Amino acid sequence: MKGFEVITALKNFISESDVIVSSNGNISREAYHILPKPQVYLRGSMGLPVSVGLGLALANPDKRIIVITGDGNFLMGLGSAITTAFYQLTNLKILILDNLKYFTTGGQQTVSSALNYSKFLDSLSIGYKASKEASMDRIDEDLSVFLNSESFSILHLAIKASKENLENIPWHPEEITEKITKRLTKSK
Ligand SMILES: Cc1ncc(C[n+]2csc(CCOP(=O)(O)OP(=O)(O)O)c2C)c(N)n1
Repeated sequence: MKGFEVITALKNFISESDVIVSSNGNISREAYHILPKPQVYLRGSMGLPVSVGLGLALANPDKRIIVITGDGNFLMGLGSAITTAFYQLTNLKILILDNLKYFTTGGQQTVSSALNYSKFLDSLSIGYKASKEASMDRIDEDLSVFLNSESFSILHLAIKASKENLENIPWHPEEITEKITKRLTKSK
C-alpha cells in the first residue's frame, strides 16, 4: 500500500477532537490534503514528530494525539520514542510509515532496513505494538486495533515508496501554530 492510501484509510477512524502530527515532507502534505484541517503539519523540522506528539499528549490529556511519521524522521528522533515508552501516555499513538527512503527529497535510502522493528518494539514496555506490511485487506482492522487500544501504542507499517502530485501546504509554520493553538484552546 502507499502512504496516501494508509492516511486515507485512517481518515475513517479519527474523530473531530483528535490531533494529528505529521512529519515533514510528503506525509504532511498528504495529511493536509486528506484529513480535516487544521492539524500539526511539521515543515522543515525533521526528526521531531514524536517529540512534538509527546508534548501535545502531555499538555492535552483529554485528546488523542496521533503521530504519523516517515522512517527517516522516526530514526532521526529515535531517542524520543524511548522517552514516549517511558511516559506511556494512553492518549498517544505513533504510526510509522516506512518506505525505506527519504522519499520527499529524492528517494535516498534510509538506514531503516538495519532495524528489526518487531524486536525493537518488543523491547519497549508498551501496551500495543506491531510491525507489519500495510495491506488493503487488513488495514482497517490494523488501524482500528492500533487506535482503539487503551494503552500507548506504536504501529510500524512497511509501505510502497510513492508520491502523489500534491500542492504544498499553503501555511507557514507560524500560521499552522496559530491555527492549531486556536483549535486546542477553543475546545478546552
Ligand atoms: C535536519 C534535516 N535534514 C534534512 C531535511 C530535508 N528533508 C526534508 S523531508 C526529508 C525526508 C524525510 O524522510 P521520511 O521521514 O522517511 O519521509 P518520506 O519523505 O520518505 O515520506 C528530508 C531528508 C530536513 N528538512 N531537515
